[in-house]
Amino acid sequence: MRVKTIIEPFRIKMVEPIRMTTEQERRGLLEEAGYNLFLIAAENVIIDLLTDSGTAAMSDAQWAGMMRGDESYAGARSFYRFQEKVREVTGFAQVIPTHQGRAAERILFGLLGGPGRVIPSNTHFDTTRANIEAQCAEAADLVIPEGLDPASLHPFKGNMDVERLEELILRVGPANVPVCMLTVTNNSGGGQPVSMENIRRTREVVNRHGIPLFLDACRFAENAYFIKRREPGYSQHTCTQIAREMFSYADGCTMSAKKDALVNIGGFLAMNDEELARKARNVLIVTEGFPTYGGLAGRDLEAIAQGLEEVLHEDYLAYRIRTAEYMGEKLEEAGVPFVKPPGGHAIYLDARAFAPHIPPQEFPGQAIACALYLLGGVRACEIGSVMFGRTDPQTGRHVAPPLELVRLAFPRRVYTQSHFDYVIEVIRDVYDRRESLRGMRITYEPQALRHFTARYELR
Ligand code: P61
Repeated sequence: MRVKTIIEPFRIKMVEPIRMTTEQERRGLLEEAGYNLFLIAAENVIIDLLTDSGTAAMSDAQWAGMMRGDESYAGARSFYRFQEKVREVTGFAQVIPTHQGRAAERILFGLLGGPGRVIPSNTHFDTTRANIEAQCAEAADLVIPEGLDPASLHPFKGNMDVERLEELILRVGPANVPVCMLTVTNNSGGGQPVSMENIRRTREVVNRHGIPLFLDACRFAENAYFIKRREPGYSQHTCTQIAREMFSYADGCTMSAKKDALVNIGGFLAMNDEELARKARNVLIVTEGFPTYGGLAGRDLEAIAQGLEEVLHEDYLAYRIRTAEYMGEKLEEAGVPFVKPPGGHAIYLDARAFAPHIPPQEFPGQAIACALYLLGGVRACEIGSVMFGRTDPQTGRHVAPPLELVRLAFPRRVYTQSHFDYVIEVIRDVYDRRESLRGMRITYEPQALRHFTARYELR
């Protein structure tokens, strides 16, 4: 093709107005919200990059599917369509719908977790970790060292460190490792992909010890596109073929359909093990719903089935990955530190390098996220000491996670290039004033997942 510009591969036929706010208004709103961006009403946000989860714009075909939804309690037509599509994409025989990803996690780890158990992953996302720990099991993060270096240009920074994985299995004993997870793409590590070779090698390690492998498959299509672009031997494959091969090395997956199924709610747990699936369905019936709807409406299942089809279209994926790449190029030109290369669904600012004068225990990422909101009405999410830091009970000192990041996540098919140009300008503006950023102190925090409801004050 002669024209090089990658465009949004869709036209817009329904719009949602954005309400503009002033800096002065936002200053008051921030104070009222205790500097927690989760506590700001969405209508007071100009560009909302808090998450790419459940924020996609659905297509005309998905909306048409919503009208076709069969709302029968048991055995709805929409369930069979959903099941068939999930089987086609993943190859897993047992398909269990859930209301979102964490419900699939809770069911899986409820069956496989327990005291003394260790569940490794490249990096567990916070809900995954929380669900493992809720079962008194241990969550172990074993990403390759490059995955923890924001400046490393390794093409697959989400890869599992397979040597450390094997060491861990031998140390704790294979009987204590009920499942190995692999998050594709690796959200907490910067949205970085995992290579096919690494999935295969992870498979080989767990195979040697009789341990099943499950993918945390939220962003499987974006991962597949990175493999196509970056891994030798895959450039001529379709993303559908690549995704199918990725799943072929796993025994099952948890999925938040709110990401790469292009819907606003939904998820699933899928696997080949019939016995485990039977147990999972029994839990599902108690806590989510009958196995053919799992807490979703028939119309939601239709929309997921259609979304799983659309997300693998190559024009869509080219545009999708280009968005992060474009933003990365502009930030690079401005010298703004961020995790390189850009991930699939987001840009992650490197808060340690951005605001080195703010120590981790004063939450540099939160300070930057608040400044992005104050100056431009852009909502981002801290992924650092607020989300993953903890206080050592013995010393009372802050234990910081390896990375202090601010994630600007891109809702799928929602914002246009000029919206991204606006965001780039806001980030540059905050960067120019970085020396004036102040650290923060937490004034209230709950027991778990504190970033959702914590309150802060400026130091
Ligand atoms: C996100 F601040 N992610 O990235 P559910 N695995 C992975 C995820 O990225 C993920 C889930 C499982 C979100 C939403 C979110 O503290 C937070 O459908 C790799 O949200 O249950 C979700 O899927 C869970 C944001 C979740 C957060 C928890 O923005």
